[in-house]
Amino acid sequence: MEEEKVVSKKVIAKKKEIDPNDLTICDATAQMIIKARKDGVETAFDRAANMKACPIGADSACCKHCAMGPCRLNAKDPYGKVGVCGATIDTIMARNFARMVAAGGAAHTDHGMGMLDLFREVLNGNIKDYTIKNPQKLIEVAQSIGIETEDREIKDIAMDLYKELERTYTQVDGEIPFAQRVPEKTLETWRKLGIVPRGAMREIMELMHRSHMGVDQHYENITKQCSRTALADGWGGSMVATEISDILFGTPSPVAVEVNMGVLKEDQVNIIIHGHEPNLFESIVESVNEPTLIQAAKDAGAKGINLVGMCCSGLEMFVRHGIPHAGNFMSTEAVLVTGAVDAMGVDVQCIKQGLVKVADCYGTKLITTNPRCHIEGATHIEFHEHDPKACTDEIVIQAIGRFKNRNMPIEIPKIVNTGVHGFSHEYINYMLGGTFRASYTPLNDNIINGRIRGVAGVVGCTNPRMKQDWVHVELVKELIKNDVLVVQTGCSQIALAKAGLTTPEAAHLAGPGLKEVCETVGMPPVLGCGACVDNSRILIACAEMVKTGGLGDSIADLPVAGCAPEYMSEKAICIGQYFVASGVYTVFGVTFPIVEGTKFHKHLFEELEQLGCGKWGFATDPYEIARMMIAHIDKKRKALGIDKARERTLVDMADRRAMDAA
Ligand code: SF4
Ligand code: MSK
Repeated sequence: MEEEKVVSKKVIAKKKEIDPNDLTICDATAQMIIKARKDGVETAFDRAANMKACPIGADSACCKHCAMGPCRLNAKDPYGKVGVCGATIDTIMARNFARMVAAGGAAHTDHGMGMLDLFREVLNGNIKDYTIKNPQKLIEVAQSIGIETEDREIKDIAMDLYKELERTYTQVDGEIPFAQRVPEKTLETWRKLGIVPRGAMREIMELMHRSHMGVDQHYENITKQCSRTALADGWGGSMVATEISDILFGTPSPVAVEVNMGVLKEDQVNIIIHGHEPNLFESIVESVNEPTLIQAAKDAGAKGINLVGMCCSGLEMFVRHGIPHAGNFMSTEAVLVTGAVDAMGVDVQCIKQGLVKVADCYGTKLITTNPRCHIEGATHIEFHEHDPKACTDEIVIQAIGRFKNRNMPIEIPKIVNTGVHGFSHEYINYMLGGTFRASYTPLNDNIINGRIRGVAGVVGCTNPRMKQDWVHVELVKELIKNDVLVVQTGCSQIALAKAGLTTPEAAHLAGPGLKEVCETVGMPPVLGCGACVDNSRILIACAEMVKTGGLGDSIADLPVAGCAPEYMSEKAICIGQYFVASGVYTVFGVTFPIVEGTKFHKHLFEELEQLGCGKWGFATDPYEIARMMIAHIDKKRKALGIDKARERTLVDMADRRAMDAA
């Protein structure tokens, strides 16, 4: 009887509902959270509110690496207890961190290896739906790793490039090919520390081995392999993914794109592609332009087919095709609540399982396409590169079918923003230097003379444990106000686009020096560079800044900093570690899987910098994060002896005009 009472109490217990305005600054998402609640549909925002994060897990103070455990240590007294095997808090946290790096690195490198498989099959003539769209980029990439290109056929260069890049994944010894792109002094540091990556498969395998029960039990040694594995992602797997995507599908250059849920059209068949790999999206672009499918949509009563991107798939495509973007990671369930999405095709990474239920409630076809990612309850239509349109045509057909049978009211938030995105490192080079003298010299000069204080990478996810988009936007506003040029990848840039900060007009929000540079060049103060796999573009930009000269000899000397203020994924942890190992101060928000005051904490947050790398930082308040990043940039300016230059040039446009007139 007593038990019955408890059960019924549980059933009627009202779920906690937080005011949508406290969950997001995205008005469209807030509107859809309200609608979802009215419709009785649950989203990750509500699930997060009703599921308190486990405090021991959040501190990474537990281990379940063997059946003698799981063992829980006490974060308040971290050295008061050890695991059953005797593992200390430092070993446990370092091993947990290592597994996150391994999983994150595996995601990116598997994506990159898939792109390389596609490249090989295109070269062998086995895949005919894709070709080399950018031979110039192919030549540049080949030259960057010492492949002879003079008087050679493109196909021969491409074959050599394939063979070289395959080493990025499979090589058992030696240095990965793109190590040749790393500034000499940075590479020297890596060699001294023994962290130059061999092949990604080897590094990930070794990291998994070392973090097994009873193997590596020294947090410093585990961290070393974390760095080596992460570098195999940043300068390896991810970089190959980016470069091959550019070669096959074109290098992005700036384009004005529409962002937000208002890009959905009530009178058209709406199809969303969400995930990460560009090949699915490239193929569906063909499918939605197929005359027979357009006719089928019209026969079903639609005015046409409206293709829209989300998350990183969307980022890959809006910079290559100008395709509109409906929102970032935390808007993927909310967008289905509009009722206007006829089909959502997904491939890999960041696909919430919760999408199935939401899609089901609104009759949306949720279609998985990748053999690596099936979801219980979703329709699976496998994508084969040898016949890509068989899959993407079918997605369109399913979407048309759902359009015909739409049977509930549709509510599309009428919000559309515009952003200018697609700043590949090649374009930054061209934009600043011009056609005849493309170079990073103007960027370095403007940093040296202080107009630009430094460069910050603000990247990564959104997370329901934070108010969606808010930390990204406030942090970036604070940085540009202080003359810090911001470069972006991943979902972060959609937050900034929705806030209107990725247009050249946003220069008025920048400090006087940055504003002057933006107005002269006609660029936004916030440069969107691509998807989360494209953080490699930021690494290349850093390497170019070092090679151009005047800002030190290694990446660790540069007045730069990075941040993922609303991160959620293991990929983000791996990205953070490769930036740190490359020499960049990297601040994360939300939560950090570590106990403060431990040796492992000191190692990541202080000692790595003394070894010639960067270091980690953590804060959740955007203004505090900005303060930390700017303080670091100023520290590096001082070390370079360019802090005085900045003091001299801190004048606004009015002062400057007055000086000119005098
Ligand atoms: Fe516990 Fe050690 Fe097993 Fe981890 S490896 S679960 S700390 S006994
Ligand atoms: S999709 S990893 S939520 S950036 Fe690349 Fe966005 Fe983060 Fe996924």
